[in-house]
Amino acid sequence: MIAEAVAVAFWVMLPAYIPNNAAVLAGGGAPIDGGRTRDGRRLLGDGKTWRGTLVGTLAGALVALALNLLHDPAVSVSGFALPLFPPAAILSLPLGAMLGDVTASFLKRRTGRERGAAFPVVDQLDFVVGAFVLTLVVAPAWLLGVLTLPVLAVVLVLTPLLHLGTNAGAYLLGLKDEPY
Ligand code: CTP
Ligand code: MG
Ligand code: K
Repeated sequence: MIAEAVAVAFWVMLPAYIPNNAAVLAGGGAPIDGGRTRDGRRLLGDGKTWRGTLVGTLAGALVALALNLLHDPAVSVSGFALPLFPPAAILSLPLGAMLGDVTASFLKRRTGRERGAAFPVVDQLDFVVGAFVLTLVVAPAWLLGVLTLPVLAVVLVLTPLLHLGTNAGAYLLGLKDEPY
């Protein structure tokens, strides 16, 4: 039961997990906010770039496409079929993840946090909330069908752990400026 929920959670969320990491690798170039400020603080900051957002979204969509190719309806984890991603979700999971991260940066700047400052809980779940909200808009039946309560519970527990783990790894590899 738990193993199946973990398998489904990881499968469904992978297209939303990849974008942040791809953005770290691809980041740089023009910031989305064009340097604009509000009340003396940047709208988003230099950590949210067009290139990072675009490459992150594309990387997540490619992962969803790859999972669809790997998908085999005959293969299931103890009767738990791993879902196919409909076209709308192929885009909404990674794009929603990136928009969630951008929204969090907006909130960070409004609350006086500089670029790179930690915002516990928000940092670990912004992309999950963004991916869910956008997917609820464009593919509600699909999302509500795959996100059973056990799967949702696993996502909420697993995501912060995975996020902290990959970011600590990226920091140790010198790819990221902060370990969170
Ligand atoms: N990045 C990007 N575009 C995005 C998201 C991330 O270019 N939409 C890149 C940036 O180089 C960024 C790095 O990935 O510095 C790490 O992402 P993140 O931790 O989200 O950004 P921070 O620099 O910590 O900025 P913020 O405080 O606004 O989250
Ligand atoms: Mg950061
Ligand atoms: K972030």
